[in-house]
Amino acid sequence: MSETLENLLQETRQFPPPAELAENANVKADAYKEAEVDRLAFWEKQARRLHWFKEWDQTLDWSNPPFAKWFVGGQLNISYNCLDRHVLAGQGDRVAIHWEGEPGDTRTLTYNDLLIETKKAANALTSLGVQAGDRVAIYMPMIPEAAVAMLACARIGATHSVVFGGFSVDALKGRIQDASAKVVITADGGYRRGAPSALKPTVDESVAECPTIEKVLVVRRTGQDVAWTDKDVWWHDAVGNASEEHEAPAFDAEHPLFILYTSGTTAKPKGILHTTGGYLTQASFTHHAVFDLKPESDIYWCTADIGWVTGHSYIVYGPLSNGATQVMYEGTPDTPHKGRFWELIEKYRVTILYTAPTAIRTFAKWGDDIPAQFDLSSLRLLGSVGEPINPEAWMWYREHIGGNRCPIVDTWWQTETGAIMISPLPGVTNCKPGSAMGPLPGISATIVNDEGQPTDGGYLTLTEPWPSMLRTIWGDNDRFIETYWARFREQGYYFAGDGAKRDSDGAIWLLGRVDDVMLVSGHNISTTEVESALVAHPAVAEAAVVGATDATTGQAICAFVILRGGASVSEAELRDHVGKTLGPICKPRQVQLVAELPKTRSGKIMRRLLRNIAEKKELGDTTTLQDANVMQLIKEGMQTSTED
Ligand code: 6R9
Repeated sequence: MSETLENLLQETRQFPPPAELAENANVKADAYKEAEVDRLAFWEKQARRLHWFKEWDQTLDWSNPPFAKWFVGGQLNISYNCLDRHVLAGQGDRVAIHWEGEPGDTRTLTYNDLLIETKKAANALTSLGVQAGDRVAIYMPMIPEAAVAMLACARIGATHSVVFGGFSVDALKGRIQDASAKVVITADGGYRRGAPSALKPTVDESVAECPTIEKVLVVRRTGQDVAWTDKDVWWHDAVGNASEEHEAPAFDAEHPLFILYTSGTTAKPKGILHTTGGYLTQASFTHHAVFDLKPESDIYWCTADIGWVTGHSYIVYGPLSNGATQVMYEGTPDTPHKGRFWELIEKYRVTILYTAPTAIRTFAKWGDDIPAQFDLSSLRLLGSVGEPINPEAWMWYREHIGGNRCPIVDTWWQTETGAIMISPLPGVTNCKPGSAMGPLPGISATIVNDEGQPTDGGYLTLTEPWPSMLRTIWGDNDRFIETYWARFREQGYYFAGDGAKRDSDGAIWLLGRVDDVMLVSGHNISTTEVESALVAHPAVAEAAVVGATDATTGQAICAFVILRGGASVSEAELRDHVGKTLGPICKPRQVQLVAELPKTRSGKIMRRLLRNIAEKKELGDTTTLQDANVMQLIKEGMQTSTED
């Protein structure tokens, strides 16, 4: 980006918090002031929401940046904080997880149940030879044992590395090898799109080339046939027969908790390392503050997979540390029908829903009539994460899911940040559709230009260390420095890789990855704003925009558009619509109607692939793009070329 990002999209709608929510909010406006006066004292106060076996001597050691130590000298156990603590406080009978399998089978686990299962799993892992500091890979479907496996690792100080259950042999193998994991925890399979989907064969093939693996612990979920080696152990044998007694040992605040791999687009995956005390402090506080969770009455549901950081922080560690009752769902949103999510919300009387823009846009595409068939009146708060949420998708979410009464928290954060960084507080903030609004109390973010100077449109940076920050890239301190801290070395800022703008009220708007920013006739134009303009057209459900090399303008805007069910519109009309909304410079050179967009496994649009397509086709035949088979090929190519 040579200059700053253009400030294009004007959004004037605003939604204040519902009065009752504001009055009873867990965190109110004074928190901002409090954190501003003394940031470290603010985080100490949040750390005290947890149970420490030994209090820290120093809140933050930042003497060797960018290597932070938080709550130095403090000792705690994460599993104790998520489980024992609630049971000891008399909440053992509270439901922790309402689990729903894709075929419709269900399980209910109280905090007592979850604690017992975790203690048994901790004992089983110990007898399999796992010790504090060892790495354990977890490759599982969305079943309660996945959470138990994570909590059991945390309980004995083993560092878990969860690998998304949809990943291939190469991805799993690479991650096991990079972390030198000793044990893999997996299942025979899980249910996806109405059928059992095997996991064990992928593990077998991977483990054959991973000499560090000593044991493979296998949950029986689907009952499908599995090959068996002498490393394999059934969960129901090892955990089933283990003792229910297990005392949680104290670990140092900086003890490694987990590694989670994130690959960006092309490069070798980075093993993002998170540690114990600071991570749990911020995951727990942000869950309490941003979702306003009332553990006695709320039913919380985060639809992420535990293979992503959202599942780590907002299914396992945040909610459980706060004693939440939550829904956990194994399958896909359209199995056996497209109203499955809404059916579950009605069934469990879900009050807080946390999902992704890609899902919201898909629901909008499927049609308003589907959620309208269900009783969603239990909902009181909605959240969004993973991508910029276009204002129209935000409005659709508000109206069709939230019944125009629920605040929406658009939460910006990353695997690297560990927990939410920029988000409204639902009882305080006047939300604008499409804006993550501002940094949470205790968080410092600034938008800067190439020189690292504050600006209204440019790079998003984090200017002060935060408790749940990544500590390094596993085994590669140099890459950690290079990737996140070299760009604004002089200022000492963390560079997030995202573009953002600040509006005249100071609200922050995320504009996508800076690698995706388009340079058109000397103007820096964000993909997000053009996509949002397209999605604002009534016929459009989803849009992805890329800049393709162009002889006259440097780059030209190419748009790939999915229409809403039953809608039809001409390419010219969409081009004009963007031109009218954002100005003629933003008028796409071409608009292609497509059936699907290439996305990562976590649902983020992969613009890089579309850019390749747009560039190759720019001089010739563009009709092939309308061919669904081409998109199918893109999708297949995507699955072999990238795993994230
Ligand atoms: C939590 C998660 C991180 C990247 C991040 C940004 C994008 C996430 C967003 C958002 C705009 C939001 N992102 N939340 N962009 N608004 N509310 O998604 O982590 O998978 O590591 O991705 O996702 O580009 O840099 P991760």
